[in-house]
Amino acid sequence: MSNAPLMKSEKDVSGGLDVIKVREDFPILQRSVHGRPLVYLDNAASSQMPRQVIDRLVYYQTHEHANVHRGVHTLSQLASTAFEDARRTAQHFLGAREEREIIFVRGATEAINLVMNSYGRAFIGEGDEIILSAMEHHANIVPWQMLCQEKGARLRVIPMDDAGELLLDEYEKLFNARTRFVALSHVSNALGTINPVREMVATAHAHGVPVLLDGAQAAPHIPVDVQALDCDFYVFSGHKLCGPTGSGVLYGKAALLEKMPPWQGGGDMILNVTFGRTTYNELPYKFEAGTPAIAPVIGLGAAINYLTAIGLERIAAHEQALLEYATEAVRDIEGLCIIGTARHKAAVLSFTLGDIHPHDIGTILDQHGIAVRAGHHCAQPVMQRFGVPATARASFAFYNTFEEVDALLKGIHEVRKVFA
Ligand code: C6P
Repeated sequence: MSNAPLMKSEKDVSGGLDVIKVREDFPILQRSVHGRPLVYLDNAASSQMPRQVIDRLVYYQTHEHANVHRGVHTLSQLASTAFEDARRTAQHFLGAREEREIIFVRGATEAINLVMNSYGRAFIGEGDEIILSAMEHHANIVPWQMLCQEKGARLRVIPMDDAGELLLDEYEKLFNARTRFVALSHVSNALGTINPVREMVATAHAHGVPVLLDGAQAAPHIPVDVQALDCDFYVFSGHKLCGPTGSGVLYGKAALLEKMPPWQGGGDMILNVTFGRTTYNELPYKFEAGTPAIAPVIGLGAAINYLTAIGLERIAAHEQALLEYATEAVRDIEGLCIIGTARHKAAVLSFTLGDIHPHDIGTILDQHGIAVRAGHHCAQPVMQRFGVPATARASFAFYNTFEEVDALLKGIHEVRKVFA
């Protein structure tokens, strides 16, 4: 791709997406930071919320709020209907076969902890093995490590190459008679790698082993179809998908969820309680103890509707165009090293710049109104694999423009000047 400046209209209408119009939906994108227009490139950490989602939350709080599944009164019924509508929305978004396969949780982390505590504690024991990849987020490492400590099981790790691609031959070799579970990120938050998860699920299933896919960085950016992937569990967080914090989804195949014990106990997950014995509710309520995050879930439903109306294919195409443009442009910057150069990548650009600490990069960029994340991105093993303490990470969303990529480049040159 050429670095020659393009006309704004050409640059900002890529993949059939009118980005300038889309941006009007996001009030926060109109603000400035340190007197500069905000350039928000920290979407992998949390994305911004369009007015359609904000309005839905305000409407809910203004007209519909009550507890769900508990009241015969009008407000409780309105809240329950809105909550269950969000479940159907999430079901269609993921291509799940049944509504009851969608469990609402606080986010990807809670979803993985649920599977570990329920499936893991029931079906993984001493001497058993769990396969993870070398590029997992801590949320998909630590719960499994806790389980291993408790049960005397052990983790096996799929290595990756210098581009940040998993070594599939090595993956195959990790399976043996003790393998009980595979937990993998669909897209790496620190590298951007899109893993070949459909094939990897098939490999695990050939060995009779179930697979959890961590879709925190995939669901907001590429179309996901859990039936086509044939994964056993799929998790994502609402706040990375233009929805509220405190919302998230655990998808699980009904047959597996049915045989799993509940995790947390309390309201909604019971059918009948005596001091002698409790019988549990049916799916999905068996896994939704206590008053759920009603407003966040309803907001998540609105966010999914918003993204689906734009179209995940168009979102992916625009973000790919931004990534290619940025990747090509930073190649000329002396001392800049991209961490994560897989052939299939989502729009994450992790980099180091000579010996300038990524926190300094992030702080100086912020002075120019540019928000990136600097640090280990809760993926310390990835940093160890690449021999860096941290990276600076620009992560793009469909509402980002090519002008914003240009601003990032200019900002990086400013960082270099400070340390020249
Ligand atoms: N990654 C990032 O800046 P929660 O915190 O539960 O919403 O999501 C956890 C999580 C799980 N898996 C992956 C692949 C993730 O990227 C994240 C969150 C953020 O990269 C915050 S650390």
